[in-house]
Amino acid sequence: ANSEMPVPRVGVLVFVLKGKSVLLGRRRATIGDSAFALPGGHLEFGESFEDCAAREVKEETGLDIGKIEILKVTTNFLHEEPKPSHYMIILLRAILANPDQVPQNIEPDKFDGWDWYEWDSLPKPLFWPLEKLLQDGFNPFPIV
Ligand code: 8DG
Ligand code: MG
Ligand code: MG
Repeated sequence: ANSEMPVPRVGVLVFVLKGKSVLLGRRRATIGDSAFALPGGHLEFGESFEDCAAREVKEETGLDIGKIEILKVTTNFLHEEPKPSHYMIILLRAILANPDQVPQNIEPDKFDGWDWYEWDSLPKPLFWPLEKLLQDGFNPFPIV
């Protein structure tokens, strides 16, 4: 295949759940700048989705997660990027391995910081792919 050709990439995004809250950070990026988004990133060669989820959450927030479960697979097209991108997005959920652990802003060039937000009063604006997902009725919490 021609190496100049754009290819779909795999994005792994994690709903880290704590009680009724989820972990969100304000993006610093060309697209979705200052919108609230999930921790996550690109799948690396040789990784399972769960390995990638744990690695990205650790790299971005310092948090250790457990009970990692795949919830949904979706496609995101980000046409507004300088280079349009096509993501196969894997959405997972997880909980803190140690409930006392506090998120740290390890990549301050990418995020303003991390905090817990109650599901019923999420901050605005959400990064639009996340906003759309929630408008479609997606809920990462286990059914009780
Ligand atoms: P890496 O270079 O560290 O591997 O990856 P990253 O820099 O951490 O990747 P990312 O941008 O955080 O995530 C990959 C893509 O996933 C991102 O460019 C766009 C897409 N994406 C969504 N929704 C969300 C979201 O809520 N949060 C994040 N972080 N990315 C999202 O479609
Ligand atoms: Mg990331
Ligand atoms: Mg990353």
